[in-house]
Amino acid sequence: MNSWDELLSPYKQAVEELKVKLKGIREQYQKSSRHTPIEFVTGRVKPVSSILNKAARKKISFDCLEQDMQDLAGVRIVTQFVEDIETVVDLIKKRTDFEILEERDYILEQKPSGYRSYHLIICYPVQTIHGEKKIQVELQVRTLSMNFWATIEHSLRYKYSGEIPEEISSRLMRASEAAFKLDEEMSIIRDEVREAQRLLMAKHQQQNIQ
Ligand code: 0O2
Repeated sequence: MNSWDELLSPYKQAVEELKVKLKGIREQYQKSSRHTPIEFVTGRVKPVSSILNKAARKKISFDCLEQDMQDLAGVRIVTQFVEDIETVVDLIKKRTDFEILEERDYILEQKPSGYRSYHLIICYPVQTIHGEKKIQVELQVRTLSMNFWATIEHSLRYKYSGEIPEEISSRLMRASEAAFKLDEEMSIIRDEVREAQRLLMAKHQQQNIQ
């Protein structure tokens, strides 16, 4: 195992464990035929090339990496509606298997790029063969619409090595506003969507019984 594998191994374990735990919440909601605030969960350990880029950009030395780079492990929770974000954050805050270190509400206050998401930095205990190791994990909670925008913007940022041309930046700002409006519209028709989901769930259950 090289030193990167060794360093990142507990982060990999944390991502896998948290994915299982958060998907478990989703399943519990589904089994109880209630609207699930979690649409899907993804997670990743930051690739070494991205770690090196970010470390150079933020002037973080190798020794301070684990302390200063809070998103070596990242888990993303995607919701259907903006209201679900609060439900998810409340569920996360009630948990006793990790501690919350920081919260960043980029929904109330979006980033200058137009980025919206709710971030929580948690301190997660991983059981290793050398004992318990507490590591930081970044949880990003966002709607499908916020995720759509962030995914496209992220790939453009990558394509242009962080220097997105002015014209594309303003288009992205407009797209971010459209994504915000889409979230608003979806919230308004949320009750209808919920009712449709309830009927669909009941139909599936009936089909399973037959
Ligand atoms: P990757 O490739 O997703 O790992 P900073 O990097 O300075 O902006 P900081 O202090 O590390 O931010 O923490 P922050 O802003 O809470 O969270 C950083 C992560 O949030 C980013 O990781 C992205 O995943 C996401 N993010 C933050 N701002 C934006 C944005 O404007 N657009 C998109 N698409 N995502 C954003 P990385 O390391 O940048 O990238």
